[in-house]
Amino acid sequence: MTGLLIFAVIILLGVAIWQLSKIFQLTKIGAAVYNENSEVATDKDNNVNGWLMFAFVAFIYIFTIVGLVKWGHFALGTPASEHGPQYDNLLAISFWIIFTVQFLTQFLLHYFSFKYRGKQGNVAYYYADNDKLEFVWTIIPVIVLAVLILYGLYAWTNIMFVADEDKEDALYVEVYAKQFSWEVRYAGKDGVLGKANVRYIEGVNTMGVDMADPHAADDIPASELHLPKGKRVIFKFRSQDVLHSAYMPHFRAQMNVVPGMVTEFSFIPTLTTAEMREDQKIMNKVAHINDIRSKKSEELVADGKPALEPYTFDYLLLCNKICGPSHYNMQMKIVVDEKADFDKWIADQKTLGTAVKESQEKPAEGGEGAPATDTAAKDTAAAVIPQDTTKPVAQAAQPAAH
Ligand SMILES: [Cu+2]
Repeated sequence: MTGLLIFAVIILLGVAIWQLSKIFQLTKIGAAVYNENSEVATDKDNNVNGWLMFAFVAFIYIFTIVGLVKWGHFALGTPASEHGPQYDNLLAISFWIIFTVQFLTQFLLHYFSFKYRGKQGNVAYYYADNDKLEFVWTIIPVIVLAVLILYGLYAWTNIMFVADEDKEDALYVEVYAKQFSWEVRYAGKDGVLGKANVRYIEGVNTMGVDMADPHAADDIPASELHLPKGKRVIFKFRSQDVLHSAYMPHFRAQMNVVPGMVTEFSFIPTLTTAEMREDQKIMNKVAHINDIRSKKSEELVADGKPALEPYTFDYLLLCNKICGPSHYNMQMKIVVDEKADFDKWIADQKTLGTAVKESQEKPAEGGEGAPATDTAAKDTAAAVIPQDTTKPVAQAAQPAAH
């Protein structure tokens, strides 16, 4: 990197010296003498540059269109939450305005550069100002931006506001972030999450739940985020260490996860994982990914390595704040089920109270649930934590990854 910078500086210095020498030569010419070798632009130069303006605007247009066709499939596709379509609508309106304005203004900018290109003998026309024109080109963006911002604020309040009666029968889920994995905790039978603090982290209680709190024992920790379709889910986000961001792209949801405070987001899932797998856009994406994987597999097999498994679609919770070396892989699977399947799944999960009690009855069996050891704390490799949340080793003694 430093080598590249030094190289760039040398090149730029060279260019600067070359330009300076040209200016120096120009000053020596004195009165302008127009001939082929002169450094002063001729009509031919001006024509060439005028037409190049058109070439440039054509390049911008073609690049935009090719980009949309070639990379358009990377857009997120069908939203899987109730507020998703409203969010997509706001984005689509903003993009249409940007594209239209960009299309027109770029054309005008380059067209006028061409139209008023230099011509020998032409003198620039002196034009002081035009109040009416300035008023018009100020008021139009003001109105457009005001409408966009007001619509954005309206959408934001709509998405973020949860009515009291909706809060009552909502599902409360805590999402706990730490370098570099997620854990989730359901509020359990009483519908209230037990209090938590990083100081209570011990053994299987990896999220630091205060077991003295009467709401704590029925809480249900999980290493996969299951959500019931059609039910409002209220997420409470906490971080153990640094700033993270919980990003659930298919649900158009993102919230910063800040150490020392609880942040919130809420949405209603509208498509189960099975339904989303049948979605045409998702099927195209999966087919595209599997194309790449099968090509890669051929190379791997040729090298005598095992082939890659075909990819199947799953919703994901991702970290969207660069939080350290393994940030890129900080993710958790989200499963959206029909209500009945969700109820069945959650009934099978162990409550935190039971898990803590069991771990106290048979402590440190085979290392599971054992407190962090000195070796693990000192091992820098602990910064790369596997997705296995049953091992609390790396969390309690986390080396700072900055
Ligand atoms: Cu993170």
